[in-house]
Amino acid sequence: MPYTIDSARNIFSSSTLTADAVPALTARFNQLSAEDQLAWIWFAYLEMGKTVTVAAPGAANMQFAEPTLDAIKAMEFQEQSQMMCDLANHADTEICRTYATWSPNIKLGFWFKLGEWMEQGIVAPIPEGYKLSANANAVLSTLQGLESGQQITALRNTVVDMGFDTGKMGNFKSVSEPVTPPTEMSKRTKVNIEGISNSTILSYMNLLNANDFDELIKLFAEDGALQPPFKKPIVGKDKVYQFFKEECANLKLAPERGVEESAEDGYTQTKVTGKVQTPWFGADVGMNMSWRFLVNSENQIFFVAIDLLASPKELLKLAR
Ligand code: 45D
Repeated sequence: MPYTIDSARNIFSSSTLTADAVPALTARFNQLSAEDQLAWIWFAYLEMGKTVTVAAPGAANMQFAEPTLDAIKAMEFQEQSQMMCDLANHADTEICRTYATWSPNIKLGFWFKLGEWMEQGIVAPIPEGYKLSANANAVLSTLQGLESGQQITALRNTVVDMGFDTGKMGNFKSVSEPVTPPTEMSKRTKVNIEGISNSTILSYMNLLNANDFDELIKLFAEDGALQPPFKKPIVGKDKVYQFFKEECANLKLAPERGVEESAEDGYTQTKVTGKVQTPWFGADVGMNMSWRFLVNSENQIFFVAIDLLASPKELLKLAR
């Protein structure tokens, strides 16, 4: 039987233990009140700041959030606090609608700025002596027990999920930073993956590392799909290409090892494990990841799932 996206999702699934602690934590976080959520993120962010440093977003990242940030700066503390609660509550307000149209990086840049302003007293801070509810405290100590790659993923989720529900917005135009240009040829790096010789897999890593999305997308089959961590697959070359351009700039993929096996209908299934860095935290945070590829008989990517692994131990699990 030929592969479908659904059947492809199962390759190597029984030997790949993903960091399910992250969605479990997000579900508990979502049960908290808006006030508790904001204070929780504040405490989580301060706590993490002791061990890792978040990089300031570039100007290109900030330009789209600027008008909203200016409007917020001009508000009274009371209004600012309300606006932040609205975001957490997914309320139907002008700012919540604008926020919903932004790419994850713009959302993160927006909060980065608000966090700075909260520290400087320009934006309403979390009230001094704010006591988290018992539930919120329990969720916070769960977060503290996770490895840093899982912590930043959880934090990113809270930010990305805020704002009005785009599903209720009808027609809207999504907003993302300008596409990052590809790295100059002479400055590109090449990965070396123990156990992997397939040119498509190696090119995938090298082209993504070089932000060369135009060449990268050529590796995919027309009906190919990519499944980001904890997400449903993004299906079709056009959609995957858009995702690369909007959300995948300046990642650093450091795959370490892998296995290749032939599968049905001339397909090849490959699992690779290694580390990934996000530009937000650079070398401070190395996420333990796996890539599960299904490549068709023409050596095109039919499916790739990217997973955040439960622990570093998982990096060595390459059997089926
Ligand atoms: O509410 O092969 C305050 C793909 C308090 C592509 C705050 C990939 C109030 C294909 C502190 C102000 C992309 C899938 C908030 C590979 C408040 C592929 C602020 C994987 C919100 C490998 C909080 C890529 C702030 C991966 C400022 C796995 C929080 C990328 C900031 C992972 C949090 C990237 C930040 C991750 C989190 C980035 C900056 C997990 C960034 C996380």
